[in-house]
Amino acid sequence: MTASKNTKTVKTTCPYCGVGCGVLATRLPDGSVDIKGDPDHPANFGRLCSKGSALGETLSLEDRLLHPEVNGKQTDWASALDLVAEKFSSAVRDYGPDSVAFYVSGQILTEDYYVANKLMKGFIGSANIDTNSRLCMASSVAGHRRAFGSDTVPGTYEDLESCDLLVLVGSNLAWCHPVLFQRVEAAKADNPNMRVVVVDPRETATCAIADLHLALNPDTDVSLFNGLLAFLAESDTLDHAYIDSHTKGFEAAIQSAGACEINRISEETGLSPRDIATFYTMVARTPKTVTVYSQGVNQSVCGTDKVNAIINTHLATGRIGRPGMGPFSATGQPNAMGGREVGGLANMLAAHMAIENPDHRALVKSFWQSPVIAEQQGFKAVDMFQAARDGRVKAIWIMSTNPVDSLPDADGVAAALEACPFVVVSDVTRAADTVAYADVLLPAAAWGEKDGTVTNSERRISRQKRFLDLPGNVTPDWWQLAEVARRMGFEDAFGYDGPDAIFREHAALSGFENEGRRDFDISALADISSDAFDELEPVQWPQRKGGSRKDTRFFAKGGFFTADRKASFIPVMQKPPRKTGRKYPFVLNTGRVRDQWHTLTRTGKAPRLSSHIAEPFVEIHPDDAAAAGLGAADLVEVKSPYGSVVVRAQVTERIRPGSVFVPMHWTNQMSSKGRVDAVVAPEVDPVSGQPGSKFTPVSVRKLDYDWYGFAVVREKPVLPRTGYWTVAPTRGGWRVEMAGDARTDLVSLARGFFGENAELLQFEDAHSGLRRIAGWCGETLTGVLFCAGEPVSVSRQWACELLETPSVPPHNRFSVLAGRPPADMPEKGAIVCSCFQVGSAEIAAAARDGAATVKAIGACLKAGTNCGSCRSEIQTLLDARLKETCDDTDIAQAG
Ligand SMILES: Nc1nc2c(c(=O)[nH]1)N[C@H]1C(S)=C(S)[C@@H](COP(=O)(O)OP(=O)(O)OC[C@H]3O[C@@H](n4cnc5c(=O)[nH]c(N)nc54)[C@H](O)[C@@H]3O)O[C@H]1N2
Ligand SMILES: Nc1nc2c(c(=O)[nH]1)N[C@H]1C(S)=C(S)[C@@H](COP(=O)(O)OP(=O)(O)OC[C@H]3O[C@@H](n4cnc5c(=O)[nH]c(N)nc54)[C@H](O)[C@@H]3O)O[C@H]1N2
Ligand code: SF4
Ligand SMILES: [Mo]
Repeated sequence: MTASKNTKTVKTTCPYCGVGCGVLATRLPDGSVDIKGDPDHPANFGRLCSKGSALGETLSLEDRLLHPEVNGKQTDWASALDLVAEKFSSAVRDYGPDSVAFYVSGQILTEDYYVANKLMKGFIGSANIDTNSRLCMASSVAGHRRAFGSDTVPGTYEDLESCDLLVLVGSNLAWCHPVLFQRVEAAKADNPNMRVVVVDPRETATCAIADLHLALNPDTDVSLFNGLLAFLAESDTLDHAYIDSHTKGFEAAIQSAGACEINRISEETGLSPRDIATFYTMVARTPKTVTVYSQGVNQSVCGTDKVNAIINTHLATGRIGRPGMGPFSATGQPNAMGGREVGGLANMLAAHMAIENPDHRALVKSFWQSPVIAEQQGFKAVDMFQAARDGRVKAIWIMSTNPVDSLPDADGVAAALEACPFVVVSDVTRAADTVAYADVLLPAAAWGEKDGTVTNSERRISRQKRFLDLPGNVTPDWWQLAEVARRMGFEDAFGYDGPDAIFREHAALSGFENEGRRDFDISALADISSDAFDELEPVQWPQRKGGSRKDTRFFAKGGFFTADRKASFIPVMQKPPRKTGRKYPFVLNTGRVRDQWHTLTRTGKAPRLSSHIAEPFVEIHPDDAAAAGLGAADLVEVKSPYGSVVVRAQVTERIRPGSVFVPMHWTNQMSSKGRVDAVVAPEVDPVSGQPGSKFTPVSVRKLDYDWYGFAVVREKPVLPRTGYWTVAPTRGGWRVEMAGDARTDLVSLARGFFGENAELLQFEDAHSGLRRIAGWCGETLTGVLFCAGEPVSVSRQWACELLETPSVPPHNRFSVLAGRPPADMPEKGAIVCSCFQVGSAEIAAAARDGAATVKAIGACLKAGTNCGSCRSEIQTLLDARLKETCDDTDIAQAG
């Protein structure tokens, strides 16, 4: 592989969420990379959210894995690959094909994924390849296949803009699909008739544009949508012609839904009868309805039923596949869809074919000319790690995912990797908790270094392109897989010379003996030349050879991918209310925050992204907090039978009583005990095998420490082994939250942070009990530590900015110990706009001075005028009139 010397602007795709925004990346002469939204990309038309616009800050080589390692020792590629091939081959020989497994990711490219799936299912002969999409999209896949006979997303992003009613179920679109959210926001501003309903037990940033928020009891969506189906039938809003010509099973579904008894539904869902009736009437009256669903639906032990309850309502009204109508599953990862296309799940084959279908198996086997083909489903993610734990899996290869942090019962996953005789991890960083368990570490090319394609939520295939040289010895994931395949004796089938060759094969397979029988068909691209592949513009499938390319929607006129081409209504029933017991009385809900991506290995490098929320937290209702004796910013243990976390209390009415919410992002790299998946129960949906990551019974308990601290430090600090800590990057250094017991010697702690030779200055405020220690090397401030007997109240933002001050003359040193900005410098509060570093207190002050709209705030503070990701929060601040109540210091960064 030759290194790219390309310094011109390259059109590529954002590596984060499933919106799939086009990015223009330009390498600047100083080595930095300028990132802009691609105005021509049909997903974003030039927009980027906070994470996308900060991509340039995540490209440093700090913590990067640059060379292969075996048992912790650097080695060359040939030795590492020989060993992997030898161990996988010998396990297959001695224990059979099902003794090995791949666990891959919706963040590898389609070409990587295709090779992994081909090797496991067609050459090793097992279906033991699963992916983190099991934790993400499996219920949507299962629901689509039950209803449509194929895993098809019928609609497009334009439908979300052109509908009159958008129902968002278990989706925090404002934070998780921000650019799509912005498109919806703009459409709503243009169409005064458009209504938005949010169905989510929590009040999220997405609620800023909601006309109705249905804060239902957790896992009662089936009741709500079954009630809706019954209402549609009773109010005669059905499309009888569509039902008769294109569907089957309507009667059974209606029967299973029962009558539309608003009071019963109200009891089950906890929603007021009035809100339920309003919602049902809105849907009945609005033909152009789109229902978007995401993890509040999928990540549930009844996730597949939730998906079908939603789809049933669209089939019954014929509102599917027509402009502005349809069910729409928003995908999480950049290539969740590509992974489904290649069949990367343990219960799929390739090109949307079914492993249980003998014709499909024969077809794929003959296309691959493979010696074998997997005959039955392999291990789904949770079972795969269980099998590794109990010795059935002897060798596992983990690629581009961090299961020790992201799978439920995460400590059990760590134990499984301890127990498994041979663990290979391909990653881009060594700062990932899973890396510690690898026997062989393979350094992978990261975003900007690799080439291939991804498919976004609306079935649009876009190019990810290389614009950086490959550092050290890194190689792309497809190459690692193909090299191992060749060493396992499958030379002929894996002799690819680049991702374009793999893409051509993938495209050809999609059209092979297809003739309209399968939804996924991109055979029009099967002969694409290398140059054309390089220049490939974003393209939505289907792209059948010789077929029409205009309307890419599915199912307006039926044509489902079942044997009789009819869709199936699936009768579903609300399960009895899920109980929490006396020992674990709260429901733990988990999910995402605006500016972080999963386990922080990439967004965790960008100071501006950590300025929004720098610490793991638990949202808890004020009544529950009071009952537990918890105050704002206290440290809290959240515990289940599986494990516990220690996080900061965020007391808020945005969460329902009885529920708590903890973000999924924090790991052992960035916190002492923030890995929430250690707490999450490994219970799965019986149909899809997807874990119910949004519902685990837990207890909540205040933890008392002798001292609490906050520090800003220039050099990356080595954290104490005991007590509580969280660390995050900030411009010019690091910020640390801490708490510990009386035995801690704070001066030595400070010395450790600020450098052995630092000159220390101390001050203790007898009145507040706040102790401050600052360190200098010459005129350079190397850090400040603030400590108190209770959670420390200092202005975090001001303290972080101290590190950006070039030098502090000796006579000014005491100002550093003040804990808050001088009187002539306004307090910022917690950062809301990460692009321009505008804080909540500044927004509150501007609101007090008369800026009453998001636009007015933008005009005076610039907040919200770059990526726009914070506009919903600004709206929320304005709505809540936080100007009266806003604290002048941001005690807990969770705020
Ligand atoms: N900032 C950011 N964006 C991301 C990601 C990220 O890590 N960070 N990850 C990407 C990925 S992979 C994914 S999968 C998507 C996820 O995108 P989303 O699904 O929108 O995000 P989550 O926060 O996981 O969960 C959504 C909501 O489900 C709600 N919920 C919980 N229980 C229930 C319930 O019983 N019923 C209903 N109706 N709702 C419920 C939660 O309160 C939460 O607000 O985000 C993608 N985008
Ligand atoms: N409690 C709870 N748990 C959850 C969820 C939740 O809502 N709640 N959500 C679930 C969902 S939807 C998802 S998608 C998962 C995500 O969970 P993970 O996939 O485990 O999270 P990431 O941090 O994205 O892990 C990606 C890893 O791949 C590495 N990497 C990045 N690029 C490349 C590359 O090109 N090649 C290789 N080989 N490695 C690369 C990164 O450094 C990182 O270590 O988490 C799931 N877990
Ligand atoms: S919305 Fe943000 S994270 Fe998602 S693809 Fe676009 S820029 Fe990337
Ligand atoms: Mo996801």
